[in-house]
Amino acid sequence: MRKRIICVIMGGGRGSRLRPLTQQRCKPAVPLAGKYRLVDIPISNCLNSGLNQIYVLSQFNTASLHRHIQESYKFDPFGGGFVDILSAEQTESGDTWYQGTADAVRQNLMHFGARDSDLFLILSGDQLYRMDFNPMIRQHIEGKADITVAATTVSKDQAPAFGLMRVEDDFSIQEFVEKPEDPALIDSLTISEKLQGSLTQEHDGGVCLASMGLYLFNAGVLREALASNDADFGKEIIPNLLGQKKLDSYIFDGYWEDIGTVAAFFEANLRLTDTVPPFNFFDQENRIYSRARFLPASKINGASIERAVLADGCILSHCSLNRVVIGIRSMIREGSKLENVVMMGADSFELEDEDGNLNNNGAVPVGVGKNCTIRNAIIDKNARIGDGVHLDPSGLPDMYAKDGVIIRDGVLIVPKSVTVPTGFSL
Ligand code: ADQ
Ligand code: ADP
Repeated sequence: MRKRIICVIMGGGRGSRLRPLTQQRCKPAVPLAGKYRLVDIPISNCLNSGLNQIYVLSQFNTASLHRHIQESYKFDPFGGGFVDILSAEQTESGDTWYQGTADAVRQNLMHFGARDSDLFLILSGDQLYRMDFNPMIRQHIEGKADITVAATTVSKDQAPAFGLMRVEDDFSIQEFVEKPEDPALIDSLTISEKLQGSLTQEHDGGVCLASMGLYLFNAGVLREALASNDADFGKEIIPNLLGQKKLDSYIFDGYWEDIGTVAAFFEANLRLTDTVPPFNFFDQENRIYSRARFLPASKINGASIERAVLADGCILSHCSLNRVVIGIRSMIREGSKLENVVMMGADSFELEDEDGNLNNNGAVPVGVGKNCTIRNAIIDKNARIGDGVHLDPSGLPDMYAKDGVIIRDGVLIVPKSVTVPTGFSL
């Protein structure tokens, strides 16, 4: 019998570092790069690696995620492929919310129908990277590992945010510490010069090997490990299995970014406007899939634009844009200036009636009004920003809120569907 490889995407826990972007939707459904959603990244990596049995574990299943998955990922009946969403609210036993990553997998084990000889590929739902999983699977099988943890290099000052490991030259993991804070411990976990010399990713100062939160498990070993009450892979399962099972690391030497915080998400989006961005959405061989929408091409009535990513269905009217990601169906009106802005767009167009009036009951029109200045901001879907609005988080605290507008990690956020009235200034 052939091994099945079951892919499980972790769709986000209770404590949301992406809030308020995850206030009204689950994390996998958060819009990315103007026209995608976060979940498109791990799903595309699986499909491009020839893996098509994919589960997305989510705390709650928003209508938008469901629709997105249903309309984006269609499989022919002979290939056995699927993308299924398993959400915590649908399970009947125990506390309905997942207690952690391992608990989320445990509560769904019965749905996967795995044999002990199968493999589980466990992936995070909030990372930007392009990876062929086949070399990792090959190394796992050839090296007769029980568990393989994908790893990437990070600089010493980034290290406390990750699970760090010390590995031998044969890639066997000797030590694993989840999010260490003690600088002496971090120093002891920097990688050998030999290993570092074989990699292309560059970092200043000492380099550590960090877990990408991406694991390949023999199904039997996973089932055994989940018989405990351990809630998390990084905090408990992986460190506890050290010395008990054969744990190897697979070193991934490409661009990889955890975009699970507002700051990282914002920066990763804006870096797509670089002349040559670190993540390439233009790779024809390994495309990032998403929902095929039948939107008109974007229309520009006049604009000064410096470094922008512009999705379909937008109308830009005599505005000025500098380092911006403009999502589907965005409207930006005369005289407005946007700098360092991620605008997610809108779910529908507001149509004009026969008299040329917008059919929206007198609400502020969706999109950005006239003569606005917006800097260092994320404008979530369907936001309505009136005329003459000024939004800029500079000089304000990193965490702040006023009249529905929120500052988090120093980034100003206009949450989904929020109206910012004409003349508002922050
Ligand atoms: P973190 O990302 O901090 O560290 P965690 O919060 O467990 O770990 O999240 C891992 C992934 O699972 C994320 O995509 C998250 O959204 C999702 N997730 C969390 N809880 C969940 C739940 N209850 N149900 C469904 N999904 C859930 C991990 C590892 C580190 C490693 C980093 C790399 O623990 O060792 O270095 O990932 O980013
Ligand atoms: P988001 O999580 O991005 O805010 P929504 O749940 O608001 O997303 O909707 C996302 C997408 O679903 C939009 O492209 C919208 O056009 C589409 N959509 C909204 N309502 C429906 C519906 N009833 N049937 C089909 N598609 C819909």
